[in-house]
Amino acid sequence: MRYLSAGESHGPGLSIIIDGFPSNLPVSKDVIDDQLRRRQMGYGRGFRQRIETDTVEVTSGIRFGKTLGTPITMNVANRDFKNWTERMSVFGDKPDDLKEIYRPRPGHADLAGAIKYDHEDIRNVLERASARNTATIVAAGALARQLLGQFGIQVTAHVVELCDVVAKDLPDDLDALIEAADASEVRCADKEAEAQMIARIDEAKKNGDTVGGIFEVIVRGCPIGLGSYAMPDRKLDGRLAGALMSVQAIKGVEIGLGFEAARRFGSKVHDPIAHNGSRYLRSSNGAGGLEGGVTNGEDVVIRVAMKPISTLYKPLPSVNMKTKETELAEIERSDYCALPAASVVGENVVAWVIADALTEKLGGDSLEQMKDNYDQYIKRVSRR
Ligand code: EPS
Repeated sequence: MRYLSAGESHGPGLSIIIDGFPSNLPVSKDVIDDQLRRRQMGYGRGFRQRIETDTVEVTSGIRFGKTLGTPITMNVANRDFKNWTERMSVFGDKPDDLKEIYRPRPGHADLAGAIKYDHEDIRNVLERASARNTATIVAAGALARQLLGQFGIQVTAHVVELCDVVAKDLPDDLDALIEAADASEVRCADKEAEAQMIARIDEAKKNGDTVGGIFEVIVRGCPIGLGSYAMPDRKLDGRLAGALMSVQAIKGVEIGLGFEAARRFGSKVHDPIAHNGSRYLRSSNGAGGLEGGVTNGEDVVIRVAMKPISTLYKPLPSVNMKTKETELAEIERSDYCALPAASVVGENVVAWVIADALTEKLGGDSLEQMKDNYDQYIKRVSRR
């Protein structure tokens, strides 16, 4: 499966074209819109989210609520475009009084993008570099999770750290954990930590600052054998890390114990193998469900680090690219913290990568063929 996405943050809208999705999968627009709604939520978002109510318009690849096996096109309109029609006009002349941006924000794509693409007005960079594009990625993930649902695979995420606040008191049961995270404005299942996290966001807002953090994505129900050790680019851990690192503001990805594994002896890292008469199982999951780039039947567990958003209302020093004078960086309207939203993006990105690996494993022409192949494969697995 693959996709191409397009769209500027304040342009007319965003689009994504998906290729390689199987036919005959029942899909619901409500499920996609619900994921888009979840992505817009979270404590610390800025004014823009009050303007937008994202919903998807599908213009190809689905008929009578089922996929056709042909490219699926999804569009998400930018409601804010009505306030930007002149400044973001597709054709026509630049308005004489257009306010251009020359002072790149440290941490943003502004400086490198302006130099790479020979833009004077940094808006030409930031419009596409914007995390607004994650709306289309979430729409793709929302389709993917409907495919995964057919095979009993569930993808969830929750916030585990925000700035220096660490969630400690988390329910052991995954359903309880997710229910608590879903009920939290910062998507954190630890009530005490949640309150401190909200206080950190308020502190950032008061100081013209921003905060990031870490979220954890958990995939439940993955069969053993997705991905492959045979070629570097087929390793599922690398594909997951690459997809997650491609999300705006993501700076780190750990699978299972991640960096902690490097600090321990092997005997305290690897997960002993047992068999309960019907399946192989592990007494621990330090590997995070992936060994050799292949799923091992345990939950896939990924932790993802997001840096604080780079637009600061109290800006850092920068350089005016026109005059080369030292000036403060540009202030663009932005969020103070988008970590809860990023965790929803992460969920959907992971759903996409797992669905891609599943279609590879089972053959992705139609849902019926995938199901037959799945049943046969699971039978084979149970005989091993
Ligand atoms: C973003 C800046 C803000 C965010 C935006 C990402 O937008 P604006 O400048 O219009 O206020 O709200 O995220 C979204 C619009 C979104 O839907 O996630 C940025 O500069 O990356």
